[in-house]
Amino acid sequence: MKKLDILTAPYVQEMMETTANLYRLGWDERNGGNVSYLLDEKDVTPFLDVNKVVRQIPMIFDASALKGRYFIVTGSGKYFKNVEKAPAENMGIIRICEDGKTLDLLWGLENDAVPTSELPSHLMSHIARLAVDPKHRIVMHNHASHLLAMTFTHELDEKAFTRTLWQMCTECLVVFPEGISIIPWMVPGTNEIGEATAAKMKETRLVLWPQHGVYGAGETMDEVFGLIETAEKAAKVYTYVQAQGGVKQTITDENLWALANAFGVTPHPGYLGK
Ligand code: 2HA
Ligand code: ZN
Repeated sequence: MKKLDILTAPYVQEMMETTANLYRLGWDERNGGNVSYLLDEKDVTPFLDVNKVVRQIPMIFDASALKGRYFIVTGSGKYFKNVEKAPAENMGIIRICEDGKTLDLLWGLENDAVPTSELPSHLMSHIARLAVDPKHRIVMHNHASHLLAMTFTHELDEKAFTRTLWQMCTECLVVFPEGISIIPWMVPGTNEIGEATAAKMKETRLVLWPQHGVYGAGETMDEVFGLIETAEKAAKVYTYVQAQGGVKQTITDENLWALANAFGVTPHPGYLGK
């Protein structure tokens, strides 16, 4: 059967739109940021012959837990600014091989490009999220400006940081009731930072990388984008509040409990007072 044009695939379109939006928001300067999106084989077969491997790419960690799974991923060193105009050069569709340490490239990453340098963090996070949410699909990393700035000025305690974000916009508690996790500063692209991020991903869909950026995970592109956008908005409000001379009144814990009850969400245990 004749294959459909891969550029018309909904997930390819979503990746193009999302990377363009992230660039325009100023969160992905130069080659900053990366996105990976778990696909079902049935999402891929209308567009690609999955037996036709363009090339094989080695990987620095063992992702056998994901063997046979398909992902669309942004490329290493690629600029989000350019994805929309040259999708096949800036992202690709890969499948994890049986050995867990090799990737089959099925489309894209033209001119010998390779997947994002953060692939270990992404794949380990996918494994962690799938264990707690079978509908999980997407991992997104970017350099959201105000969240990044806050990692210089706010104490890096998960409870304190989460509470500050919850207090900055009424929506925050509803959007991320489990809070935001924080890892220590670490060298990006390593298995170690991947392991630290994935360990946090078991509990929260948002993980902050101090002096670097943020990771988000979720079931759809809109959900993950919206999740990071909401936390980033809270960080922006925090920045304005500090610039305006600091907090005079805030959303109280009593208010936050009322919100949690009204929207049927469970705040991270121990983060709110009585
Ligand atoms: O891919 O953002 O963390 C560029 C980065 C690395
Ligand atoms: Zn980064």
